[in-house]
Amino acid sequence: MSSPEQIWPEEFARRYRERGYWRGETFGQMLARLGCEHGERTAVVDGDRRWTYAELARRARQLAQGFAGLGLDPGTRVLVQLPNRAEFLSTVFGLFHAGLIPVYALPAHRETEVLHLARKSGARAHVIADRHEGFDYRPLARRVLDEVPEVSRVIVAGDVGETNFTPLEALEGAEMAEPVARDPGSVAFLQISGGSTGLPKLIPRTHDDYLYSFRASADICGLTPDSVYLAALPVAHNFPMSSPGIFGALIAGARVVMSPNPSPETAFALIAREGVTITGLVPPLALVWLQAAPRTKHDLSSLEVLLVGGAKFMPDAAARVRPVLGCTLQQVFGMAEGLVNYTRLDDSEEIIITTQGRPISPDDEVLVLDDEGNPVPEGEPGHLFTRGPYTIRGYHDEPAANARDFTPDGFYRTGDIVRRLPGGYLEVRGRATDHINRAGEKISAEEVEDHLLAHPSVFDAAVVSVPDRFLGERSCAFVVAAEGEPPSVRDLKAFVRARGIAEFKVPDEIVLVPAFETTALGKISRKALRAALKERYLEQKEGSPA
Ligand code: OOB
Repeated sequence: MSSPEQIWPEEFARRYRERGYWRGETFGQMLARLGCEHGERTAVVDGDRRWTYAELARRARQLAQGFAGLGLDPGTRVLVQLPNRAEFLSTVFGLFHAGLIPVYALPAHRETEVLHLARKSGARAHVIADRHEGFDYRPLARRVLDEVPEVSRVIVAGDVGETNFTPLEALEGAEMAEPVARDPGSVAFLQISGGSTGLPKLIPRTHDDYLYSFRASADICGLTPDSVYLAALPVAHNFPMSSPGIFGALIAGARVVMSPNPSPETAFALIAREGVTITGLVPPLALVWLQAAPRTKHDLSSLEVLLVGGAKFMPDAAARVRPVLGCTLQQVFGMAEGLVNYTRLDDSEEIIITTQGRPISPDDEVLVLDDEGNPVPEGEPGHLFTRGPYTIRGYHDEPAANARDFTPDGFYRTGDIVRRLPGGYLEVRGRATDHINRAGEKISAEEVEDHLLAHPSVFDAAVVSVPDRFLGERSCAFVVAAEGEPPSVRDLKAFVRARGIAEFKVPDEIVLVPAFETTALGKISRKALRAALKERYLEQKEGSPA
């Protein structure tokens, strides 16, 4: 199993250091420093629990010693599958302190995804919560332990139940005084990509590059030690983790408030209680908040900034943020692979409402190219390519994807279609690749097709995105049945769900069709097939009475 690495050509690395983006600080050193600088300030609030920076740093030192005591040596990967709880922070900083490499799984992930992440990353341990939002993670962890020989430990935040798993609490004993020395250019953690092909790919981010991205984000989002950041979206996602997210809040000395879910009922009470000043949402949730806010009994007046990103926020909805919530909208268009764009807090209302912002860094290189790879004029839509001081040069252990998704000179092919406007602002127009952006969750069409094809009564399947008034996009699977009794839609959904995948990947709609189109020459490409099916679907919807 090769260790993950991320390497920029030396001339780029030198420039990024010279310009002060890469400062040679690791996550372990960062928390130790913050523990000193902000010792008695509150770092994180979770329900009734409040940990100061000094306490978070102490817990990290203890957990680090505990992890080392389990035989997890520096450089070892550890799956972290935790919801928005204070333990997310103590765990990942404990891992960083011990020189270990977290692999972030989403709480929504089920066996299929977690098994894949475990195998692909070479993880040796799995940290879970006992239960969250009605789901028991212990049987899932048992399955991973049984199936992946390298995984030898399950560590549980909460009740271990009838298992020989290790309680996280039990690791909080003696302290490891100093963080294990790591090269700041080495990989700090692995995060999943929302990519368009097959199973999720792993994104290796370094200490140097990631610290830059959230330090600069904290600045762009106006964070100070008096700010209070509400973590409403699941923090394993890049957006609530680093844009500016929980890490941006901490590096600014601000307070992180963990919300167990993003519903207005839960979040509004926390905003009022903690005086939250800033939070981030995907567009469908922003719509829910806009609807709920006028009727709430909670005082939301502390809220200064609402970040919205992960999927396109339509201008008419964007225009309602200030009048309804009384705060500044900050659009954010980012990707776990790197590049993040923000509208600036002092931008005109026009820019804030109609664009998805401009890059963080003066050294973010952005190309907008036509299908032949030639630059398009400003204002014209084209394919977005990017490279820069916090954009990866390749995925972990994916030679084929790397050859496809990165140009020979190191630009990442984002798959997004954008327009570049004066001042370098970007407007996202669409996407060239076949994934579904369902309320900010990215679903690979191919991955879901593969699950459908595993059903004995399915001859062929094609999954496409269709517009959805609430979700932005939803998934629709077209299925050609094999000979014999055709499967029912309900069976197919149950079958896909039973394959152990995140619920958001189960097709929202399934349409049985007699056959797929072929050309005179034989089968058409998957891409063309999906496009044709989607077009036909949309035509039929238009033709049918509302
Ligand atoms: C964020 O990261 P990912 O990795 O889950 O997804 C990246 C993709 C982008 O390539 C784009 O297709 C889409 O999500 N996207 C947007 C968008 N923000 C992301 N599409 C339209 N408008 C936007 N504002 O989603 C992510 C990472 C960091 C910050 C924010 C979002």
